[in-house]
Amino acid sequence: MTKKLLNAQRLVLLAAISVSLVFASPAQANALVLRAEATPEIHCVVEVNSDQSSTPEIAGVPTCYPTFAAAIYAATAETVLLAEDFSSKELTDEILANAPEDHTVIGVSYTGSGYTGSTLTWIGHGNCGWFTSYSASSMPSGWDNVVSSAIEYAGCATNPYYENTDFGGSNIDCTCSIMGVMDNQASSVKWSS
Ligand SMILES: [Ca+2]
Repeated sequence: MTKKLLNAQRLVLLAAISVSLVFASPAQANALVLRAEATPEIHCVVEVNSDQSSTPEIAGVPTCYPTFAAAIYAATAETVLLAEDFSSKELTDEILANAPEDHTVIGVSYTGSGYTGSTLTWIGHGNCGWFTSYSASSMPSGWDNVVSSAIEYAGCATNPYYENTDFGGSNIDCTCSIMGVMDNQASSVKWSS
């Protein structure tokens, strides 16, 4: 056998190995394609200390998850387990009732109108009331000027989203499925009863 032929056989062998690696797992390949094509929604959770606490405002950076169900599970200290495909707009205070007080969901912000897209779940330490209100004078990392709808929870019936940081500029009081001139403008938020 000539050296040339050996090299050719080696090439064929290498090609066969390469092909087998590329197509080793068609399921994996499909998963990668699906992931690339899917809308890259993320579902984040951030804690807000009450205005009456010694350290009011946002506490820490948001933690994000691939599904709304995973975000709510984390937000509620692993007490509220939703179906993986749970529609976030169906969330109610009743569903959240078993969460501990220091993991109270006070609101959910959405990047899409009509309560769609990526979500940011805000966690407080108890319902809004006479002695409990919340505010975020700026949005957490990645959430400035992207909110297009919002739902309030936990008795936080007054929930204005402001155009500027430190509660400046225009504002819109939500729950709201569209934000009009405030669409993709929110840079600070308040919650009170
Ligand atoms: Ca803004």
